[in-house]
Order: sequence, then structure tokens, then C-alpha cells
Amino acid sequence: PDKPRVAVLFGGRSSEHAVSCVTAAGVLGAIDRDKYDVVPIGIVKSGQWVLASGDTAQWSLSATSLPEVPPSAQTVSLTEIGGEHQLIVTAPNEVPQELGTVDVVFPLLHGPFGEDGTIQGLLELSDTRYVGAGVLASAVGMDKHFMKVVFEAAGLKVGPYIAVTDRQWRNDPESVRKQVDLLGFPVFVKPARAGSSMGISKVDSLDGLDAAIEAAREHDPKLVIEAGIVGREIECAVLEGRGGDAPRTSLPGEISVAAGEHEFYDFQAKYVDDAAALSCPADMPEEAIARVRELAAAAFDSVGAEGLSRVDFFYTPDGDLIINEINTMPGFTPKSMYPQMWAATGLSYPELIDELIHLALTRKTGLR
Ligand code: G1L
Repeated sequence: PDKPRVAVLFGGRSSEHAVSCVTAAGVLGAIDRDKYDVVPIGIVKSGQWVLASGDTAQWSLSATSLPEVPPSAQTVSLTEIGGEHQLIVTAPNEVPQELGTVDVVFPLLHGPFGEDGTIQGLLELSDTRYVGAGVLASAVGMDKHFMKVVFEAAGLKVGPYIAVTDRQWRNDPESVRKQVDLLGFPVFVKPARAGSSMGISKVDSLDGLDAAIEAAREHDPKLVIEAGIVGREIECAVLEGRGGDAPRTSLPGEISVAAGEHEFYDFQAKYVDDAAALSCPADMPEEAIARVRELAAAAFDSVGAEGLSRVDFFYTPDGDLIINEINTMPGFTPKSMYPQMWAATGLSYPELIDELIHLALTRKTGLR
């Protein structure tokens, strides 16, 4: 029988275009080509879909420039024809060409035009299978406010926070300042929905609050303001169970940021400096490791995640585990935390990719 066709979709209109390309380099380099027929599809920053190079070197991080999907005269689309998902290539003044079918899409997209459930919705509408979380979990995983609401409803412990809407800030900034004062300092001011860690700042007193709020509002009119939590940063990788079984969890990892380098684990630390170091398994008692894994699986289920998620916690000096966030589209290069935690647990990067594709191909869907 024919090999399943996997379309790797990357690039995109968000600010994380380059991160997506670098991730695609990792995935394209690790997919088993004896088992799958791989079609790289790039999304140009303008939004155009193109057939992309499968040459991983083109998408890797070089010293001189960030990778970027180049525009092309040919545009690619995915269209359902007679129950099959055909890849169509069109160019000006040419007859559209059918390039064959796609069995599953691997959507490596982040940010407002891809990680918030919109690409997933597009794939649902065209009845196309895809790797990872669905529309709702992707959207909840993108919104730090609704994420906390869901976690609280599931009985998971979240830290003290407030959500600030655009209207609240415009109509009654003084009440926002009062509520923040009640949280106690420091606080972290964050856009509710934004890729990576952009627009986030740490605020040590009321003096710096307005500027931090204005900075975060550049990224999203809705904000969350969180009380700073004293604790170690512990993460856990979750992988959907096979055949509807319970989610599988990795050994927990701990992030240690090079001392004095960064106020907190920010965009610079994550993607530019490589300053973030992971120790996996994190040095904690067996009992706490077991709790992290249970809570991570519960968080995965609470948002109805599918495929994979990275769940981040604070481990306080009292031994409490406070959930910070779930990321349904975690960093996914071979060096990223998520694959590294699985590697430390005995599942390699190529095995992980194979498992994710398998889950997508065998998932029970509402329509099929
Ligand atoms: F397709 C998966 F597996 F669900 C998936 C999708 C996206 C895994 C990881 C990611 N991550 C990203 O897209 C990124 C945030 C690393 C790059 Cl843009």
C-alpha cells in the first residue's frame, strides 16, 4: 500500500515565522521517509501557501540570517475532491495541477495566525487530519486567562492573578491599579494571547505598572497580571495515549536560567541565547515527581488537549505545585524542552514524531 502523505506546514504570518522554519528543519530531518511521504508546505509572511524546499539546511538557523519562506509564483492549496484531500498547485495563466492527496497535516505554526486554533479550524472544515490539539484546546492554550479559568474548574491550583480587559483599563484604570496592589509585588504583566514571551514584564512597584500595561497592550488588548510566585520552574511533557488511553507523561524537567542573565525565562533566553538549561529528571523527591506527572495529565485533560502539550509548574518551598501554563504547541526542535524531556524518558525525537503522526492518523474524529 501507499505510504501515508504527511504535509509539514510551517512559516506563517506571525512574528514566530523563523522559529517555525527552524522547527520544520528539525521535523523534516527526523520523519521516517521509508514510512511516510513528506510534502513541505511553507506559508510566506504575506500569507501565501507555497511548495517549500525539503532541504533542511535552508530552514536551519545560521549565524547570518533568520530563515524565511520565499514567495513563489506557484500557490498551493488543499482541496477536498471526491472525499480525497488533493494538493493543488496554481500559477498565473496555467491550468491548476493536482499533486496528489494528503493524509495528515503537521501544523508547525505559532501565534495569532496558527496557534490559536484558526489553522485547526481550517483543517476541520476541509475534513483533514492533523497532528496536535484541536480548535478548542489550541484556543484555550493560547489564552492565559481562559486557561486559568479551565484549570481552576478542574481543581488545579493556579497562582493569584487578575485578567484586565481593554474596556476595564480604558474606563477604570484606578480600579485595576488597586487590584494589582492587592495581589502584592512583584507582578508579571502579560498579554493574554501572544506567541512566546513577547510583551511580558516584571513590575516591582505601582510606579512601573502603567508602562508595563501599555507595553503588554501592544500585543493584546486583554492582559493577565499574575502575582510573582517563589518557586522552582518545573515542566512536564504530555503525549496523548494510544487508542483513547490515558495521557503519557515524561519525567519532569527543571529550567535553570544562567544566573543574572535574565529577569525571568523570556523570549531572548528561549530562542536567542540558549541560556536556558534543562535538567531532566528534575532533582525532586519521588513523591513530588509522581504529583507533577498526575497534575500534568490532569491539565492536558482539563483543556481537552490532543497529541501533545508541555505543562509548566512552580514548585514552591512548601512543596506545593502551582500550575503556570499549558502549551499545546511547545518548542519542538530536537533541542527544545519537550523533545528533550521525552528523550530523557526514553522516547527519541524521531520516535516522538512517528507517534504524533500515528495518533493523528488513528484518532477518532467526529465526522469520519
Ligand atoms: F503539530 C504539533 F505536533 F502539534 C505541533 C505543532 C506546533 C507541535 C509543536 C508545535 N510548535 C510550534 O509550532 C512552534 C511554536 C515551535 C513553532 Cl512556530
